[in-house]
Order: sequence, then structure tokens, then C-alpha cells
Amino acid sequence: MTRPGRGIGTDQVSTPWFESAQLEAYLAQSAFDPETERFIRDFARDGMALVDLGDEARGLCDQAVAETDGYFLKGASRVQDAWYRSPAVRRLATWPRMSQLLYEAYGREPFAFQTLNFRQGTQQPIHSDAIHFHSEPERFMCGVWIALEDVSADAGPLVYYPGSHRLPVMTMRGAGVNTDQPGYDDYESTYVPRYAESLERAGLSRREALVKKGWAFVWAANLAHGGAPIQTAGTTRRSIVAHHYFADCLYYTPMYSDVEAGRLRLRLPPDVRTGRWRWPTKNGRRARLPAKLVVAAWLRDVLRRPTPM
Ligand SMILES: O=C(O)CCC(=O)C(=O)O
Repeated sequence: MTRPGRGIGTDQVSTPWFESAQLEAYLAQSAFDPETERFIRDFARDGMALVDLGDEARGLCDQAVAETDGYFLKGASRVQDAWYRSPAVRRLATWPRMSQLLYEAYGREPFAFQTLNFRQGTQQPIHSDAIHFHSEPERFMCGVWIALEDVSADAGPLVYYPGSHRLPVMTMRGAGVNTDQPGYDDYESTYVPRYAESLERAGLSRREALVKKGWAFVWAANLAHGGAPIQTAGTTRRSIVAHHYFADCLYYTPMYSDVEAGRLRLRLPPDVRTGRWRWPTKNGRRARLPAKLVVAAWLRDVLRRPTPM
């Protein structure tokens, strides 16, 4: 069977299987168990899939809440990288069955590189994660969002647009930001409204995800998603997002990059499971990184400190 192309200088697939033109042949040859095949087909069609992580994971949800509630009591609305100190967050973020499903759907080894814990709905504007975290080759990134409690409709559930992952990836310049050093203000003032317009033009429908405790909602890099408004003040919507990359890519932050000019704000991501760095590669070779990026990653590893925000 032909594979969906390979990167230069590497034996790795250059398009995730679920987004490749050879998907049907891949599924026919692989003879996956029904859950895996359903996962890949849902992902291909909608850019998202739901997975029950099981009773053991549900037990860990309570532990994850107990291990992170302190940050929220002190006023944080989100905590980045609680996995450094919370064994339950780390285990949920690296759940083996989820890693297996992602491996089969993408054709490369996945790794979680950061976690975010939330206590309430985020009310985030609709976006594609491909503006926050992207890769070369493109689209080797996904979000695994885990409900730590049942999500109710008034608690600002996740919002998403099935099928939007197939739209072209919008860069900062593509959104109309004309600078070689874009920043967060450009994201808010230009990317967010332009992105909303592009969804409107595509005529895709909006859905809300009322995810049950211990289930994961997995989104592809380019799926449009965000947080619905909270309808009842004070309602909780405890959740973890584990953002994943895949092996042997170049990793970067498009919001701070001039992608069209090839000026990328590179990343040196940690692997949440092993605690070690995943050095980015380009065309099969280790990429050169700015020294200050390496020093920052080294400091991050020494401190192993979650960031409440
Ligand atoms: O939890 C949410 O409301 C959205 C999270 C999100 O958009 C993200 O982590 O990329």
C-alpha cells in the first residue's frame, strides 16, 4: 500500500493518516479493533472524537481535582503544567489507550507536551490550535480534553465546529496581520474576528460538547473550538487539556511567527510521560535552536513548577 508521502530525509509519514487520501486503504489493511476504527473515522469526518477512558481514569479525575484545587482557591483561573506536581494529572495526560489511538490515527508517536487545568468554563474565543501550536510537517498536533466532572449546559461547555479541521490553516498574515513580529494583541484584534468570519463563510454548524466525567474529547490541530458563555455564575466545569505533538517534527508557535517568511518561533517541548525534551527535527535532522530557548527549557526542567494564571 502507498503511504501518504514521507518527509524529506525521514521514514515518517508526512500527513496524518486520518487526513490522508489513502485513509481507506490504510484502514482496510490495518484491520483495527472496532473502537480504534471508529475513533479514526470520527476524527477524519469531524476533526474530533469522544473516548471513554474507563473507570480507573474516572477515579483519577477525583485525585486530579484534589491535587489541583489549591491553585484555584488562591484565585487562578487556569494552571499550566500541573503535571509537574500532580501524579494524577500526569497519568491522565499520558493515558496509554489514548496514546495508542493517536498513534494509529496519525502514524507517528504522540507525546503530551503541556497540560492546562481549568475549574470553570474558559469562555475562550473560537480558534484553531494551529495558531497556538503547530508543526512541520503541518497538522501533527492535537488536543486531548478530559472532563474531570460531568459538564452541564449552563457551565460554559466546549464549543466546536465539526468538519472545520479541513479548512486551510489560518496564519497571522493570512488573517491580515502585516508585521513580521506578531503578538497576542494581533491575535485578539485581528485573528479572532477574521477566523470567526471564515467559519461563517464556510457555513459550518456550531455544537456544544456535554462531556461526561472520565471521557476525553480529542480535537485535531485545525478544529475550530472554544468555550461557550457560562450561563449560571459559579458553576464549575473542571477539566484538563493535554496538548500533544508527534515525534520528529519541527515545533513552533504560529501566533508569534511570520510563517510565510519562514521566521518561526520554535519550541523545545518536554514529553510529559518521560519528563525529557523532544528535540525538534527538520527533514530528518536535529534543528538548530536559539541558545535562549534551550536555557529556558533547562530552567523549566530544574524548577518543575506549574504556572497558575
Ligand atoms: O476548555 C476550553 O474551553 C477550551 C480549551 C482550549 O481551547 C484549548 O486548550 O485549546
